[in-house]
Amino acid sequence: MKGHRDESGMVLDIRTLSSPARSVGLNRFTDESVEAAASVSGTDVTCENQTNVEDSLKKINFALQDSMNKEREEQKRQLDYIASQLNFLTKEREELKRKLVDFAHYAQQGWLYFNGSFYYISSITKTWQDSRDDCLQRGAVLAIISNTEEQEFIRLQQKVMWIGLTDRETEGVWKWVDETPLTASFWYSGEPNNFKHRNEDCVVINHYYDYENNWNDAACENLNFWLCEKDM
Ligand code: 2F8
Ligand code: CA
Repeated sequence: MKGHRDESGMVLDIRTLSSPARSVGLNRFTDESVEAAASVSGTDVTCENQTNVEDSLKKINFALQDSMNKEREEQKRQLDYIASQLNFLTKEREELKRKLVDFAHYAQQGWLYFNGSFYYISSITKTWQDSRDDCLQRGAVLAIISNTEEQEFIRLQQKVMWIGLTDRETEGVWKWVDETPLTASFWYSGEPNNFKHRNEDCVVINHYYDYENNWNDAACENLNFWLCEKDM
């Protein structure tokens, strides 16, 4: 058997090293270590050979340590990545659960869902300000119409309703209740008109349901149904 007799007198056979040792250490040091180890046998161990074998084993040991450290670092990196993924997914699950609860709540109360928002149509009439306050109490706002699709959805409800648009602050400057200025507008032909020089500062969805453009400015003190909107 080719091997190295150490201080205790035991024979170390380099071929019996574990597979990581062989794959990592010996792959890198094959020439030196195996030759050195192979050149010594049983009792004819010279000092020089012994030193060679010890050097080679030290190198193998160093290479093994180095490889294990790298492997440990890689495992830690993967573990950190999995932990961050887990954290992200846990938060996402919580968010989805919360949304589901909200959905169930609003749907049960008769709110309509469209494109990321819930809508509440009142069954009684109020002034524009009282309607606005009612929406706030419901955790919502008087509806803010942002695009043609939303206008279409609201028009299809076929009800004259207050929406969250007014020029109460400055005549002719239309603003949504969230302070955003009016960009896409859907005035019925001839509106807004302060009809007969009346102060018409608040906006209703008019009864011209067949027309895509059916907004009308009306006196804020009029009583109308109203439409609340809650962004989800
Ligand atoms: O003809 C348009 C005109 O129609 C009504 O007045 C007769 C509206 N009034 C109310 O909705 C209270 C006006 O705002 C509208 O311009
Ligand atoms: Ca009008």
